[in-house]
Amino acid sequence: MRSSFLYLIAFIVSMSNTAALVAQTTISPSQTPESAQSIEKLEMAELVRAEFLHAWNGYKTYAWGYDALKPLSKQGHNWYKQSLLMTPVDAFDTMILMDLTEEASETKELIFAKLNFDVDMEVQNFEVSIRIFAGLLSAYELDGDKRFLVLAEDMAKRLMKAFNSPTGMPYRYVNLKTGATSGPISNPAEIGTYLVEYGILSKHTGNPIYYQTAMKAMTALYSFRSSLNLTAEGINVETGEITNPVSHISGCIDSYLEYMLKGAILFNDSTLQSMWTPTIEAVNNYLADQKPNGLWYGQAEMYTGERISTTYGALDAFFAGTLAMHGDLKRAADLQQSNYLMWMLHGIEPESMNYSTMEVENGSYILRPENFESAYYLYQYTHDEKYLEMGKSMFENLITYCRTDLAFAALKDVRTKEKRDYMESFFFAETLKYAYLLFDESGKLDFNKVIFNTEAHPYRRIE
Ligand code: DMJ
Repeated sequence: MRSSFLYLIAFIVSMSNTAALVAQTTISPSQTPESAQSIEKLEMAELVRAEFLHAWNGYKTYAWGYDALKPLSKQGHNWYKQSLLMTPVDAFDTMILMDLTEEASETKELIFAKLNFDVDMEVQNFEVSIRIFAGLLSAYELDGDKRFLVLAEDMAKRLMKAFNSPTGMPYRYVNLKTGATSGPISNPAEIGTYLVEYGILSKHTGNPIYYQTAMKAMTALYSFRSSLNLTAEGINVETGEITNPVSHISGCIDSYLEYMLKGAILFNDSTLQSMWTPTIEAVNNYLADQKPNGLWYGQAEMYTGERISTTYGALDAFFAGTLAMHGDLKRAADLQQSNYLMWMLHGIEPESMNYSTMEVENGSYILRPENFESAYYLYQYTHDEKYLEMGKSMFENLITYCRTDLAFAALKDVRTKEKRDYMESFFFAETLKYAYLLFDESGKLDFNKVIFNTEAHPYRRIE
């Protein structure tokens, strides 16, 4: 933590410039030569942008001001008693990157007119943090308007109350007005997915308390790993008691692993690096599973390393990108091949399946981004055109099976393709952003100069 604190001070000084990220980051033309492929990339980027507009216009027409659009019943929907503008805040930076100037300016107006956190309601710390708090922070970096930072810090101060547990690990729920907390039985993702955002807030405000709070939670959680360096799926934040000893890379653990690596890189933090090295080793030793049909990551008991099940799904697909970022391009490429196999099994990936039998376990698809995310990472690291082809096929499938007359809809089951009245804000924040960036050649965002939060909100790396 001490090395990170010194680093923070250095970057607080160096990063006082809030000029737009777009102005600072460029890709030199020599890296992206004009070719037949480039022309197709341009067409694909245009297509993704057009589909973003299609879905956004649906939200605008039927759900303006609500958290989300219900695309089949054509009405707005709020998560809690008052809207937190989930979709507009989550979508804003994608509009900036897509050069949707008018849409971005209307959205900005809505945010400053309506967003208010002084409401007596309990929210889920993790979800609100990665979407709202994180979205406001990237909006600040991209747009430069200080009011975004003011809102982000207001939200962070309220969410920080969740970390008032005996261990420093956050409760799952917190009341935005009273600071009352609930939900001591939590999981690594909901405990350890704060460092990137809290560190960025410390950088912009000059106040190290945010980074320190998230770091305390992360190190406390790490201390409750098994002797094999595996992480439990369930843990009590008041006592550290393990409530579910299954370990995996999937939902409930995924973004904790992601933030350990991203935090180490973004803040040049040696403590995080010393946590990441044994963690990734254990993940590859006990969770990776090489099968005749490819590389997968399954479930193991955290104390013995014994294989418990061979389930893999849409959420797990993020890990190919993480492996690439870690520098393990071999495993990353193998895993992305499996991700694509999973997608193509029924033309859209299922929430989960058994990779030993290739039987679907949970057939739903809620417009998740991870497969696009990893294709984008792999393409950035390798420039191998097969990732463009993967992205193109997946995006075309998305249009075929999930598009509606006014937006996009989740699927109840990828085997029947029956639609569900649901469109998550991360469809705008992540799925469409990663699909767009995979093909984008405008140079607006330089992959090497940013780190994305787990909801695809980009932050400038510290130079
Ligand atoms: C997003 O909210 C984030 O990517 C989170 O880390 C995992 N799940 C969804 C997208 O699938």
